[in-house]
Amino acid sequence: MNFIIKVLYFFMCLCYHGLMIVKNSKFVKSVVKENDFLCTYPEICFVGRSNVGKSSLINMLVGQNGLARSSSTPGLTKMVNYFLINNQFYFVDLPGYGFSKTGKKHSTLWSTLLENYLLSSQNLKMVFMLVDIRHEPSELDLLMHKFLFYHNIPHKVIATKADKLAKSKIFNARTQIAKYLSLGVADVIAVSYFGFGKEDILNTIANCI
Ligand SMILES: Nc1nc2c(ncn2[C@@H]2O[C@H](COP(=O)(O)OP(=O)(O)OP(=O)(O)O)[C@@H](O)[C@H]2O)c(=O)[nH]1
Ligand SMILES: [Mg+2]
Repeated sequence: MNFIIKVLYFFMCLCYHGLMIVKNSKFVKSVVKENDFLCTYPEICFVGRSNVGKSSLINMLVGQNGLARSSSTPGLTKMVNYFLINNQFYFVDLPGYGFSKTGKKHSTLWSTLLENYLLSSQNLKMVFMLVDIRHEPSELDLLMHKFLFYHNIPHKVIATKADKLAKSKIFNARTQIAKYLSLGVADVIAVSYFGFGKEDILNTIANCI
Protein backbone atom coordinates (compact mmCIF):
# COMPACT_ATOMS: atom_id res chain seq x y z
CA MET A 1 0.00 0.00 0.00
CA ASN A 2 2.81 2.34 0.99
CA PHE A 3 4.50 1.56 -2.32
CA ILE A 4 1.38 2.43 -4.37
CA ILE A 5 1.04 5.75 -2.56
CA LYS A 6 4.69 6.54 -3.31
CA VAL A 7 4.25 5.70 -7.01
CA LEU A 8 1.09 7.83 -7.21
CA TYR A 9 2.87 10.70 -5.47
CA PHE A 10 5.76 10.42 -7.94
CA PHE A 11 3.43 10.70 -10.94
CA MET A 12 1.49 13.58 -9.35
CA CYS A 13 4.82 15.42 -8.91
CA LEU A 14 5.70 14.78 -12.54
CA CYS A 15 2.36 16.19 -13.70
CA TYR A 16 2.60 19.19 -11.38
CA HIS A 17 6.13 20.14 -12.43
CA GLY A 18 5.58 19.26 -16.09
CA LEU A 19 8.77 17.20 -16.10
CA MET A 20 9.28 15.33 -19.31
CA ILE A 21 10.87 11.91 -19.59
CA VAL A 22 12.39 10.83 -22.90
CA LYS A 23 11.20 7.24 -23.25
CA ASN A 24 12.26 6.63 -26.82
CA SER A 25 14.02 8.40 -29.63
CA LYS A 26 14.85 7.47 -33.20
CA PHE A 27 16.42 9.03 -36.27
CA VAL A 28 13.79 9.66 -38.94
CA LYS A 29 15.21 11.59 -41.87
CA SER A 30 17.91 13.94 -43.18
CA VAL A 31 16.64 16.61 -45.52
CA VAL A 32 18.53 18.83 -47.98
CA LYS A 33 15.63 20.53 -49.80
CA GLU A 34 12.89 22.79 -48.49
CA ASN A 35 10.20 20.72 -50.23
CA ASP A 36 11.16 17.70 -48.14
CA PHE A 37 10.76 19.33 -44.70
CA LEU A 38 8.50 17.22 -42.48
CA CYS A 39 5.37 18.62 -40.87
CA THR A 40 3.92 15.67 -39.01
CA TYR A 41 4.75 16.48 -35.37
CA PRO A 42 5.64 19.57 -33.28
CA GLU A 43 9.30 20.50 -33.69
CA ILE A 44 12.03 21.69 -31.33
CA CYS A 45 15.20 22.74 -33.12
CA PHE A 46 18.78 23.61 -32.20
CA VAL A 47 20.74 26.43 -33.87
CA GLY A 48 24.15 27.94 -33.23
CA ARG A 49 27.60 28.26 -34.70
CA SER A 50 29.41 25.15 -35.89
CA ASN A 51 30.96 23.16 -33.05
CA VAL A 52 28.95 24.86 -30.28
CA GLY A 53 27.44 21.52 -29.23
CA LYS A 54 24.02 21.16 -30.91
CA SER A 55 24.29 17.48 -31.81
CA SER A 56 25.89 16.64 -28.44
CA LEU A 57 23.03 18.38 -26.63
CA ILE A 58 20.44 16.30 -28.49
CA ASN A 59 22.32 13.14 -27.48
CA MET A 60 22.46 14.28 -23.86
CA LEU A 61 18.71 15.04 -23.77
CA VAL A 62 17.75 11.64 -25.18
CA GLY A 63 20.42 9.79 -23.18
CA GLN A 64 21.79 8.13 -26.31
CA ASN A 65 25.35 8.87 -27.41
CA GLY A 66 25.65 8.81 -31.17
CA LEU A 67 21.99 9.37 -32.08
CA ALA A 68 22.95 12.75 -33.57
CA ARG A 69 26.47 12.67 -35.02
CA SER A 70 28.87 14.99 -33.20
CA SER A 71 32.51 15.74 -33.95
CA SER A 72 35.33 18.06 -33.00
CA THR A 73 35.56 18.99 -36.70
CA PRO A 74 33.25 21.98 -37.22
CA GLY A 75 30.64 21.88 -39.97
CA LEU A 76 29.69 18.22 -39.51
CA THR A 77 25.91 18.69 -39.60
CA LYS A 78 25.03 19.90 -43.08
CA MET A 79 21.47 18.68 -43.39
CA VAL A 80 18.25 19.14 -41.47
CA ASN A 81 18.05 16.00 -39.32
CA TYR A 82 14.81 14.90 -37.68
CA PHE A 83 14.67 12.69 -34.58
CA LEU A 84 11.29 11.48 -33.31
CA ILE A 85 10.98 11.67 -29.51
CA ASN A 86 8.37 9.66 -27.57
CA ASN A 87 6.38 9.31 -30.83
CA GLN A 88 5.25 12.81 -29.96
CA PHE A 89 7.59 15.50 -31.31
CA TYR A 90 10.77 16.02 -33.33
CA PHE A 91 14.17 17.24 -32.26
CA VAL A 92 15.65 18.91 -35.33
CA ASP A 93 19.44 19.14 -35.60
CA LEU A 94 20.45 21.98 -37.92
CA PRO A 95 23.61 22.94 -39.81
CA GLY A 96 25.84 25.31 -37.83
CA TYR A 97 26.87 28.74 -39.02
CA GLY A 98 30.12 30.71 -39.05
CA PHE A 99 32.36 28.06 -40.48
CA SER A 100 33.95 27.87 -43.90
CA LYS A 101 36.03 24.82 -44.84
CA THR A 102 38.09 26.87 -47.28
CA GLY A 103 38.79 29.55 -44.71
CA LYS A 104 37.16 32.08 -47.05
CA LYS A 105 34.43 34.43 -45.93
CA HIS A 106 30.93 33.03 -46.35
CA SER A 107 28.92 34.61 -49.13
CA THR A 108 25.84 34.29 -46.90
CA LEU A 109 25.48 34.61 -43.15
CA TRP A 110 24.22 31.08 -42.74
CA SER A 111 22.99 28.37 -45.09
CA THR A 112 19.84 28.96 -47.11
CA LEU A 113 18.65 25.56 -45.89
CA LEU A 114 18.86 26.73 -42.27
CA GLU A 115 17.07 30.01 -43.01
CA ASN A 116 14.35 28.28 -45.04
CA TYR A 117 13.80 25.78 -42.26
CA LEU A 118 13.38 28.53 -39.64
CA LEU A 119 11.02 30.56 -41.81
CA SER A 120 8.88 27.82 -43.27
CA SER A 121 8.39 25.19 -40.57
CA GLN A 122 4.74 25.31 -39.60
CA ASN A 123 5.15 23.08 -36.54
CA LEU A 124 8.14 24.82 -35.01
CA LYS A 125 7.42 25.27 -31.29
CA MET A 126 10.82 26.31 -29.95
CA VAL A 127 14.26 27.24 -31.21
CA PHE A 128 17.09 26.60 -28.77
CA MET A 129 19.86 29.00 -29.74
CA LEU A 130 23.20 27.74 -28.46
CA VAL A 131 26.21 29.86 -27.53
CA ASP A 132 29.45 28.79 -25.86
CA ILE A 133 29.35 29.67 -22.16
CA ARG A 134 33.04 30.67 -22.23
CA HIS A 135 32.73 33.38 -24.88
CA GLU A 136 30.81 36.50 -25.71
CA PRO A 137 28.18 35.72 -28.37
CA SER A 138 29.64 36.43 -31.83
CA GLU A 139 28.32 38.96 -34.38
CA LEU A 140 26.55 36.09 -36.11
CA ASP A 141 24.97 34.96 -32.84
CA LEU A 142 23.66 38.51 -32.36
CA LEU A 143 22.28 38.52 -35.89
CA MET A 144 20.62 35.14 -35.42
CA HIS A 145 19.08 36.35 -32.17
CA LYS A 146 17.71 39.45 -33.90
CA PHE A 147 16.49 37.30 -36.79
CA LEU A 148 14.49 35.10 -34.38
CA PHE A 149 13.01 38.17 -32.66
CA TYR A 150 12.22 39.90 -35.94
CA HIS A 151 10.37 36.87 -37.31
CA ASN A 152 8.62 36.24 -34.03
CA ILE A 153 10.02 32.73 -33.70
CA PRO A 154 9.81 31.38 -30.11
CA HIS A 155 13.32 30.85 -28.79
CA LYS A 156 15.50 30.34 -25.70
CA VAL A 157 19.24 30.78 -25.30
CA ILE A 158 21.38 27.89 -24.10
CA ALA A 159 24.96 28.33 -22.91
CA THR A 160 26.88 25.13 -23.71
CA LYS A 161 30.01 23.40 -22.33
CA ALA A 162 29.37 24.51 -18.74
CA ASP A 163 31.71 21.73 -17.55
CA LYS A 164 34.58 23.80 -18.93
CA LEU A 165 33.96 26.47 -16.26
CA ALA A 166 34.23 26.22 -12.49
CA LYS A 167 30.73 25.88 -10.98
CA SER A 168 31.21 29.20 -9.17
CA LYS A 169 31.67 31.00 -12.52
CA ILE A 170 28.58 29.68 -14.30
CA PHE A 171 26.10 32.26 -12.98
CA ASN A 172 28.40 35.12 -13.89
CA ALA A 173 28.94 33.75 -17.40
CA ARG A 174 25.16 33.39 -17.92
CA THR A 175 24.73 36.97 -16.71
CA GLN A 176 27.30 38.25 -19.23
CA ILE A 177 25.67 36.41 -22.14
CA ALA A 178 22.22 37.62 -21.08
CA LYS A 179 23.46 41.22 -20.89
CA TYR A 180 25.00 40.97 -24.33
CA LEU A 181 21.74 39.71 -25.82
CA SER A 182 19.59 42.15 -23.76
CA LEU A 183 17.95 39.29 -21.84
CA GLY A 184 17.46 38.43 -18.18
CA VAL A 185 19.78 35.84 -16.67
CA ALA A 186 16.82 33.44 -16.26
CA ASP A 187 16.53 33.39 -20.06
CA VAL A 188 19.95 31.75 -20.44
CA ILE A 189 20.11 28.06 -19.50
CA ALA A 190 23.56 26.56 -18.85
CA VAL A 191 24.18 22.98 -20.01
CA SER A 192 26.91 20.41 -20.35
CA TYR A 193 26.91 17.12 -22.26
CA PHE A 194 27.50 15.45 -18.90
CA GLY A 195 23.87 16.17 -18.02
CA PHE A 196 23.99 19.56 -16.33
CA GLY A 197 20.88 21.60 -17.24
CA LYS A 198 18.94 18.64 -18.67
CA GLU A 199 15.93 19.10 -16.41
CA ASP A 200 15.62 22.82 -17.21
CA ILE A 201 15.52 22.12 -20.92
CA LEU A 202 13.09 19.21 -20.68
CA ASN A 203 10.81 21.40 -18.54
CA THR A 204 10.94 24.14 -21.16
CA ILE A 205 10.04 21.60 -23.85
CA ALA A 206 7.18 20.15 -21.79
CA ASN A 207 5.74 23.65 -21.47
CA CYS A 208 5.80 24.43 -25.18
CA ILE A 209 4.71 21.13 -26.76
N1 LIG B 1 33.48 19.69 -22.75
C1 LIG B 1 32.39 19.67 -23.53
N2 LIG B 1 32.52 19.47 -24.85
C2 LIG B 1 31.39 19.47 -25.61
C3 LIG B 1 30.11 19.68 -25.04
N3 LIG B 1 29.20 19.63 -26.04
C4 LIG B 1 29.89 19.39 -27.18
N4 LIG B 1 31.20 19.27 -26.94
C5 LIG B 1 32.27 18.99 -27.92
O1 LIG B 1 32.26 20.02 -28.90
C6 LIG B 1 32.51 19.48 -30.19
C7 LIG B 1 31.37 19.84 -31.15
O2 LIG B 1 30.19 19.20 -30.72
P1 LIG B 1 28.95 18.96 -31.73
O3 LIG B 1 27.82 18.48 -30.89
O4 LIG B 1 29.36 18.13 -32.88
O5 LIG B 1 28.70 20.46 -32.23
P2 LIG B 1 27.63 20.96 -33.33
O6 LIG B 1 27.14 22.28 -32.85
O7 LIG B 1 26.62 19.91 -33.60
O8 LIG B 1 28.59 21.19 -34.59
P3 LIG B 1 28.19 21.22 -36.18
O9 LIG B 1 27.42 19.97 -36.50
O10 LIG B 1 29.52 21.29 -36.84
O11 LIG B 1 27.40 22.47 -36.42
C8 LIG B 1 32.69 17.95 -30.01
O12 LIG B 1 34.07 17.69 -29.90
C9 LIG B 1 32.00 17.69 -28.69
O13 LIG B 1 32.54 16.57 -28.01
C10 LIG B 1 30.01 19.88 -23.61
O14 LIG B 1 28.94 20.10 -23.02
N5 LIG B 1 31.18 19.88 -22.93
MG1 LIG C 1 26.11 18.93 -35.36
